[in-house]
Amino acid sequence: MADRSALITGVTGQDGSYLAELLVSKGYKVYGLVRRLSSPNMSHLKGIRDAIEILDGDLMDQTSLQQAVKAADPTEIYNLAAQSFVAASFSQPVLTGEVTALGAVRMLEAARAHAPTARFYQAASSEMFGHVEREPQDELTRFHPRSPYGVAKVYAYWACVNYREAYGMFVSNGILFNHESERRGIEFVTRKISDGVARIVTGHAKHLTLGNLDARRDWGYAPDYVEFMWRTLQHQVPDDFVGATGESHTVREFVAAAFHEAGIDAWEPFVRTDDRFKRPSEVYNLRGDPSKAAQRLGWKATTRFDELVRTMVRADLARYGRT
Ligand code: NAP
Ligand code: G4F
Repeated sequence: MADRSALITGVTGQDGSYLAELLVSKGYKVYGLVRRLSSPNMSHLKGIRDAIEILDGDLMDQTSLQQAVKAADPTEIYNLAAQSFVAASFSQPVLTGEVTALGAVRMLEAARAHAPTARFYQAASSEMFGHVEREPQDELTRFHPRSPYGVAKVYAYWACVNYREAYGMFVSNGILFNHESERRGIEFVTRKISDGVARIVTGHAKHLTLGNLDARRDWGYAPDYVEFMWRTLQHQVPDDFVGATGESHTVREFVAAAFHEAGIDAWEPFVRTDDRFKRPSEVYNLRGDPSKAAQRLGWKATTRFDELVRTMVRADLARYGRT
């Protein structure tokens, strides 16, 4: 029987699946909360499906969360589940608030009732900084969210701080900047680009249509960031930490690097823009300062921009049969 156990919400997603792999490799008993879908989507878990235990539950449903926490009786809880796509939060603001904001409170309540000594990690986001007041952003930068998603994450962030202060629970926020991988959902811009480039060079598409090419993001590699999550909960005291590379690039730079990786330098004829992919209020510029995490957690992002782009483009090229 493992003496360390973890319950991960959002285990089927990009981060949840990498985190589950990390924790299994560290000898944890891992429980993953999965909501019922008409077609189960466990594809990211295929390497560890037999090594983890799946529990039914939905962040919209308090009873299922209570039962899951009770059944797992975990020493650590990672709340990664969310409606995580910023663009969708403009068309589904109420659902985003229910899942991404109130869902975190439902998990905190389930933990308070059934695992009050478990350490609790909340997947907070650099989207909370939104209309940034300064660069780079750190743990003391003011929040000014620019989307229903960002607003929901700010609510969840403060709920976590409140449970720490009100009930003395070990609750920590990881304020993570964008992190990507070959498991990134296809609608997020990096994966849309790597997939689009692969489709174009293999003859499956003629163009890639994007929104704002001038937006800047601090893009890292997801496996680095699940190590950050784990380290956050191993810290002596609960606290809030920024996770970032400290470097930012525009969407345009990502596009250029991705086409270059596929052997195309004159990429402009292949890329179109359409206002459909622009947001009612945009976050123009995000770049994090990960100094606190470096000093206190000994954490550093190891994968740089060019390597990230290469990894993603190669994976998508391979999916389309080009090696
Ligand atoms: P993701 O790939 O979109 O995964 C989201 C997960 O949440 C999926 O497993 C999804 O399950 C689950 N989920 C959605 N609604 C649910 C509900 N009602 N009940 C239970 N589970 C539900 O997201 P990610 O990129 O791994 O991100 C993980 C977390 O970090 C999210 O909270 C995200 O907002 C936050 N975050 C991400 C980044 C980033 O750059 N990736 C940066 C900062 C913060 P299904 O598979 O059933 O849809
Ligand atoms: O890839 P994105 O959709 O990610 P965004 O909005 O930065 O959110 C991601 O990172 C957050 C951390 O800061 C997470 F909390 C959140 O869950 C999610 O993982 O868009 C990145 C940028 C935006 O400025 C967007 O306007 O790319 C711009 N963009 C330009 N064309 C596009 C497109 N984004 C998408 N999704 N699709 C486009 O065609």
